[in-house]
Amino acid sequence: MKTDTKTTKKSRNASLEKFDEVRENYSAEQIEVLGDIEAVRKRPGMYIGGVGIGGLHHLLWEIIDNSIDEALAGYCKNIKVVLHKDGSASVEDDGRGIPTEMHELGKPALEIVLTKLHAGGKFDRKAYRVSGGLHGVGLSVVNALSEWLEVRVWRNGKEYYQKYIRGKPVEPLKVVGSTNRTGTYIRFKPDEEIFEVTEFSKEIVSQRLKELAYLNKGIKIELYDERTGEKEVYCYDEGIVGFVKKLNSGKATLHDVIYLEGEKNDVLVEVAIQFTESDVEKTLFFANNIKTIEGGTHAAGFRAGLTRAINEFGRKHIKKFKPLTGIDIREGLTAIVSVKVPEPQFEGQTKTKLTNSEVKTAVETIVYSGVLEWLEEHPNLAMKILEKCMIARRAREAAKRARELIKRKREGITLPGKLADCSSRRPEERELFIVEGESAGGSAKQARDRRFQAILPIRGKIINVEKSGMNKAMKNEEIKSIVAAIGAGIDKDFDITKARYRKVIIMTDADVDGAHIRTLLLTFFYRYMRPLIESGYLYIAQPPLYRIKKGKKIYYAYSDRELEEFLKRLGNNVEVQRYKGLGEMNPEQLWETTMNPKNRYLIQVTIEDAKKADELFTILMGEDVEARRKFIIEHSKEVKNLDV
Ligand code: 0RA
Repeated sequence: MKTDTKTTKKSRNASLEKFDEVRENYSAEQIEVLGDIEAVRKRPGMYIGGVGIGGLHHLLWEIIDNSIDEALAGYCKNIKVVLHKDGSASVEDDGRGIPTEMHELGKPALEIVLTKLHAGGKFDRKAYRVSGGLHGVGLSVVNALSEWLEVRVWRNGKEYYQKYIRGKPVEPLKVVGSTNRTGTYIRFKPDEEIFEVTEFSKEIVSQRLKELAYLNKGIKIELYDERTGEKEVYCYDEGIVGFVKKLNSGKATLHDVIYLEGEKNDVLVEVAIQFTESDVEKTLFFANNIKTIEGGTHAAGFRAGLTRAINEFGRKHIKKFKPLTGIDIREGLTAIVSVKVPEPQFEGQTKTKLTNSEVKTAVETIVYSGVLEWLEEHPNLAMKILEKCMIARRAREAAKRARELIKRKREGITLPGKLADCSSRRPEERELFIVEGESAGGSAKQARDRRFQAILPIRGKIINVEKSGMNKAMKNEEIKSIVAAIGAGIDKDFDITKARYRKVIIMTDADVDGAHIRTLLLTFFYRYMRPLIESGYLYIAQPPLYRIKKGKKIYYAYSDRELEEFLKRLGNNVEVQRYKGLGEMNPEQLWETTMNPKNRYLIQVTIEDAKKADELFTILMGEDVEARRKFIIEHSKEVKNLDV
C-alpha cells in the first residue's frame, strides 16, 4: 500500500479520510502493513495531542523522559539539552545507552525502538517509568514526526551512529568509534510539514527541566540555548525540599520544610511541607514526574493524612480542641507531593488525574505518621501551626457570617411583589401586617401609616405545615413570601436578629375561615420561626365585632360583653352593625379600629411552655373541631394586651 508521507498540513485531512476508508475495508492484519511511522504521520494528534506548541515540546519531553527513566533506574546522572540554531534539539545522557544488540526482527534493538510504536515498553526497564505513563508514546513517534533524527549510542565500548529522515533510516546502524563511556545522544528536527509551530521555547523547556531536576534530586540537567548563547544548569540536592523553599521565597514561614519519604505497596512517596503566614494554599502533585493538575488518589491521601495528623495532635495537646477542617489546615500551606507508581493510571479531562487506589493508602499512611511524629518532636512549632489553623477557622466562620448577612440583605431587595413595605429604617418601630384576602389587603394598604406599617396580603388557605413538612411548606407561595418578608431565615437558620420587623401582626376576619387561617399561621410560626414567638414579636390583630352609632358618635365593641355595656350606657336610638369581615370596614374605619396604635387591641402571642404549646398545636391541627375551639378560647385567655 502506498501512503503519501509528504502530505502538506492542508491535504492531511483529505488523506485522513482516505485512511479511514482503508481501515474500514481491510482486515486487522492488513492494517498492520501500514507502517507505524506512516500511521503516526497521518494522525500526529493521536500521539502527541496536537501539532501546536504543546505537541512540538512533547517530542522533547519524550526523549527527556527516557533519560529520566535511566536516572530513576540508577544509571544516569547527567542530562544535557541543547536548543540548536537550525531549529533542532538534542538530548544527551550518561545512561546505559539504547540497546544496539540484534533484535528478533533481524534489526538492532535501537532501530526497533525508533521505528515501532511502543517498542520501548518491550524492554525490561526499571519500574516507575515516566515514559510508560502519560508521555509514553515512544521514541518512534519523535522519529516519525522529525524531518531528520540522528542518534548516537555509547555502549559496549563502542560509539554507534544512525540517521533517519521522516522516520526511516537512511543507512544501517554503524560503529563509528570506540569509547569507555555509556549513554545516548538524540538530535532531531521537528518536521515543518507536520507542526504549525517549529520553534522551541526556552521558557517552556527551562520550566520543565527545572521541575524535573527538583523532582529527581541529584540529577544534573543542563540547558544550552545555542540561539541566544544562554546556558543554565539545574541540580537540586535537596529535591522537592528546595522546590518548596523556592515556592516560599519571600513569604514568612512558620518552620523549616518538613520532608517525608517512604515506600508502601510499591509506591514511592515523597512529601515536602511548609506552612506560611500567607492565606493561600499552594500544593503541587506529581505522579511519575507528571504534574497532575487534576489531583487524584495521591492528593486525597495527602489531605486525609495531614488533616488526621493535625487533629490527632490537637486532640492530645489542646484543651477543648475542636477538630479542624482540611480547608482551615491547608490555609497558607505550601507542599509538594511526588509519587512514583509502577503502573500509573490517569483519567480526566487532561489525563492528569491519578486513579490508582493503592496510592491513597500509601500517601495517607506516610503523611499521617510522618507529620504526627514531626509535630510531637517540635511541640512549639506544632503549636504555632495549630494556632494558625484555628485562626484560619475563625476567619472563615466570620467571613461566612458576613456572607450570609450580605445574602440576606440581597434577599431583602427581592421582597415579595405583593408586599407593601414600610419606609422606616428603624427595625424597632417596623410592623408587618399579614392580611388575609386580597380586598382586605387593599384596604389595609390604604389605611396604614406607610412610614412604619408594611402589609403582606396572603391568599386563601396557606398550606397545613403540620402535615406537609418543611420542604413542601417552603414550596408554598404564601409561606415563601412570609419568609422573604421577615427576612430572618427559617427553621434552624432562623435568626431573630435579622428580622425586618419588630412586630408581625396576623390580621384575619373574625369568622371561622379567619380563625382557621390564623391557626395555620400560628402553627407555621411555631414550627419554623419559634424564636419570633419566644421573643414576643408575634401578634394577632383584634378587629372590632360591632359598630355602634348614636347620633353622630360612633363606638366600637370588641366583644359581646363590651357591646352589652355600650347598649346599657347609651340607652335607646342606637344603630348596631356587626362586622364579619375586615372587608366590611372602609380604610378609615380599619385604621381607627384595628391598626392605629392609639386605639387598636393587639394580642401578643406567647409561649409559656413550649411543650404544652406543641401539644395544643397538635390538637389544633387535628380533626377534632371541639378541641380546637376549646384551645382558641383558652389561648385568648392567656394572651396579654400589650397596647391597651
Ligand atoms: C530501552 C532499553 C533500555 C534503555 C533505553 C531504552 C534507553 C532509552 C533512552 C532514550 C534516551 N536515553 C535513553 N537511555 C536508555 C535498557 C538498556 C539495558 O538494559 O541495558
